[in-house]
Amino acid sequence: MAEKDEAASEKQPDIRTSMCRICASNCPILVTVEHGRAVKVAGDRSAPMFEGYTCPKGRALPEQHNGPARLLHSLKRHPNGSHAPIASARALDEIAAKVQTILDTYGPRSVALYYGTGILNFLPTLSVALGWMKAIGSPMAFSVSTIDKPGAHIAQAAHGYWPAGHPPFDTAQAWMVIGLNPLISKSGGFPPNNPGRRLKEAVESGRMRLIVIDPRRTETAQRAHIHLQARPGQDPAILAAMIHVILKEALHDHEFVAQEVTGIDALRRAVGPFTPEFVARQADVPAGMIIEAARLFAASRYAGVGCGVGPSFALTGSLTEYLSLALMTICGFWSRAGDEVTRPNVFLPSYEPRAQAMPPFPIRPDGPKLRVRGLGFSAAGMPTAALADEILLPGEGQIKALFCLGGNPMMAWPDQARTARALQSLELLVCADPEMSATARLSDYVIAPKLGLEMPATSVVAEAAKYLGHLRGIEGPFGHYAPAAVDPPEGSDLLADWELYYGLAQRMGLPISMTSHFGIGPHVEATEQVDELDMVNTPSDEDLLAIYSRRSRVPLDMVKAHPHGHIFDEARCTVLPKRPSHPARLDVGNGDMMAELARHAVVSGEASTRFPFTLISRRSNRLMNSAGHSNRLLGGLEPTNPAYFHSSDLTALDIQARDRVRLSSAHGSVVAIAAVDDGLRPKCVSMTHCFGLNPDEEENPETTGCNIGRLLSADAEYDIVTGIPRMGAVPVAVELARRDDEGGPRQTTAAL
Ligand SMILES: Nc1nc2c(c(=O)[nH]1)N[C@H]1C(S)=C(S)[C@@H](COP(=O)(O)OP(=O)(O)OC[C@H]3O[C@@H](n4cnc5c(=O)[nH]c(N)nc54)[C@H](O)[C@@H]3O)O[C@H]1N2
Ligand SMILES: Nc1nc2c(c(=O)[nH]1)N[C@H]1C(S)=C(S)[C@@H](COP(=O)(O)OP(=O)(O)OC[C@H]3O[C@@H](n4cnc5c(=O)[nH]c(N)nc54)[C@H](O)[C@@H]3O)O[C@H]1N2
Ligand code: SF4
Ligand SMILES: [Mo]
Repeated sequence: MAEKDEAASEKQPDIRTSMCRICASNCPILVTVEHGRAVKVAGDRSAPMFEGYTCPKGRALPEQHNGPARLLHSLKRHPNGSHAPIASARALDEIAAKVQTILDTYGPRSVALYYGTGILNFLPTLSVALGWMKAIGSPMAFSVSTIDKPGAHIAQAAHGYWPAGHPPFDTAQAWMVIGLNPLISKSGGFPPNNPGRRLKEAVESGRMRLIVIDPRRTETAQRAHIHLQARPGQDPAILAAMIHVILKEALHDHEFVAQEVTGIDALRRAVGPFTPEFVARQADVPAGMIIEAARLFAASRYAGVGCGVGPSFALTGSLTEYLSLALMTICGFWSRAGDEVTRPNVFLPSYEPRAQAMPPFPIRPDGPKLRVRGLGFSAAGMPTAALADEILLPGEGQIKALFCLGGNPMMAWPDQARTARALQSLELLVCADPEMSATARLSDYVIAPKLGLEMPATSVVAEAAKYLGHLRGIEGPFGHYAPAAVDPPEGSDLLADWELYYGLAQRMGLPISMTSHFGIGPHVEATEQVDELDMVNTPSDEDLLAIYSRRSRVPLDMVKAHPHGHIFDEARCTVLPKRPSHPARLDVGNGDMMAELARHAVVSGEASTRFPFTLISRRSNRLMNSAGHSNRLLGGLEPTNPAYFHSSDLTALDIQARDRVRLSSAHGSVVAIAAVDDGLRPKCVSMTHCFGLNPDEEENPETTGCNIGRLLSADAEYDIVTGIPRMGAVPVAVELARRDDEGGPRQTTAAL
């Protein structure tokens, strides 16, 4: 045995090219394989654009694939609540029969699909799952994006779209990020490829100035020239004040506005009350800094602005995203005829990038309606935050079966107790997850899927991110294909996620037509490609990828010739001129948005005496929402989600770091561990979501953390179009909690 190992170690290591799919960055990686298993992941330095960048999550992929927490067999729940292994084919037989009975009894609307961030692993899965939903006739497909930044889609619809896109990041003289921390999240309106390096280059060379609006001095804010450490929830007011200054000082792009824009007078009127002095009081930031930010932004030859979940969770997502688009538009920061297109398509179909507006489109297009809260399909999709109530409300159209694909409602949805009641009331809950997630633990069937390194992939996710909001997605004609790097573990019985839906369709005698699903809305190019899958000869993962890439701008085979990824110069293209007498314009004065802004002028920035603190979100570099907690190299090093406070607040409360604190909102309460972050605005509490356990399990603040979804109500305050409830800027009271928590917590003055 020892001899064998020695011989093996003398051999050249077996290193394979691949890509990480945990987040939408799609970093190219090198996987070292020993005895058929991934043992090491490192960034691929031969890949263009990324310089070998990876984050801890990518480097921990071997542990995700081989660690003890991974499910290697599907499971079925027994009446006593315990789960036991079941052969995947048998599980599919049973699920197909059960779904058929539910459909026959209650009709197609009774079966719903929820998909979360886990679909990033293999995008064709979503097309197959949606194809199955279409085949059974159910419109009840819900995406996690409506509890993320649904306002980005609403804003895009209200404003219209500029198909030519933006100039590149590396020509910007100013950049603004609002409630967004891209150095950790690699998200939202910032280059996703090695964001730290991109920012360092831009700032240290003196080319670019960074403006950050965030109540916390985040990793990103630490590099800012102007950090507006405003009260949470005040972003629309700050943007309105910046626009106020720009219009008053006539710093906008007069020619672009005259030719391409409508609504400027309505915008001018709406921002009238938002003087820097007024907003300075409301948001508690110096008026001079708002004026400086406005001038810096508008005086740039080009500047960009990206929004994160901060404003979205504060219920100002649509308006903040809309005003950020309006700001870009009045400054004319869009590509013009003759410019090179910054985000040309490689895997997406080719399109005509013209320097002309696509007009606004309906915020509430025709589509399915829910029975609760007057909500329904919007430009952002179906309102996930109302799904629990839709399951709980009896009567015609009630949901009886839920398929959960790459998501974890029990950790991620607002109002955990209600989510638990809803999921437990279902006749059938099926969850595909590589581990025994909080949702899997309540499921009738848990389908164990193949993981990323066991499947092929393309960088289409990083490309299609441009449809999630303006400025998103990778810049440049970069394309990357990776074959499966390893086989599934020996002795396992795993399905590719899409095989669940394909297998159900086969058993139910249904066809699957696969629509390449890159995003929703009329601005998304060529979603109309439909392919009928062969329902007799089961396709392979590679077959599906080939079908999915059938209309790609650069043929998949050409991309395959470059194992490290490649910049495809042949995909470069130039913005075409506007067609003569093209009538459409971008709208910066949408009536609904202006009315919402008017309401914002009277929103008080002051906290209440009952709930003197404001809870805001933060993300961990080691975790992707609820994923990674059972990974010894990730969650193993970060078992809990402390409640971060400014030290002056802890002193005033007579609370020490590491004490247990109880946070209470109008809706619920949790116990967390106190910690200090002096980069935080006083009276804010900053916590990471997706920690803790299910309501009937024993949470421990030190070892499991707590689920802050319990502090949120799904229906007390919500956006009437997208249904997203208040998930951030949550008013809370804070008190010391006794370690044994006996007889209730000791009250401190802050809670009185
Ligand atoms: N309080 C609070 N709530 C929040 C947020 C917040 O900041 N604060 N953030 C919100 C946001 S922005 C989001 S996006 C949501 C996240 O909501 P979800 O998407 O529902 O939650 P995730 O934890 O991202 O779920 C990913 C799940 O997919 C599994 N998974 C990983 N890879 C695969 C795979 O290849 N196949 C399958 N089948 N499963 C896989 C993981 O193990 C995990 O269980 O949470 C939202 N909720
Ligand atoms: N490492 C890692 N990366 C991730 C994820 C992860 O869990 N871990 N999750 C992924 C997902 S699903 C998403 S949606 C993205 C999210 O990516 P981001 O949008 O960058 O999310 P956060 O890091 O939570 O940053 C939100 C910021 O908003 C600030 N904030 C809170 N309230 C307000 C407010 O009212 N106004 C303003 N201006 N700021 C406010 C917070 O202090 C925080 O710094 O990240 C993705 N990438
Ligand atoms: S940034 Fe995203 S894609 Fe890159 S290694 Fe980390 S998790 Fe993977
Ligand atoms: Mo998200």
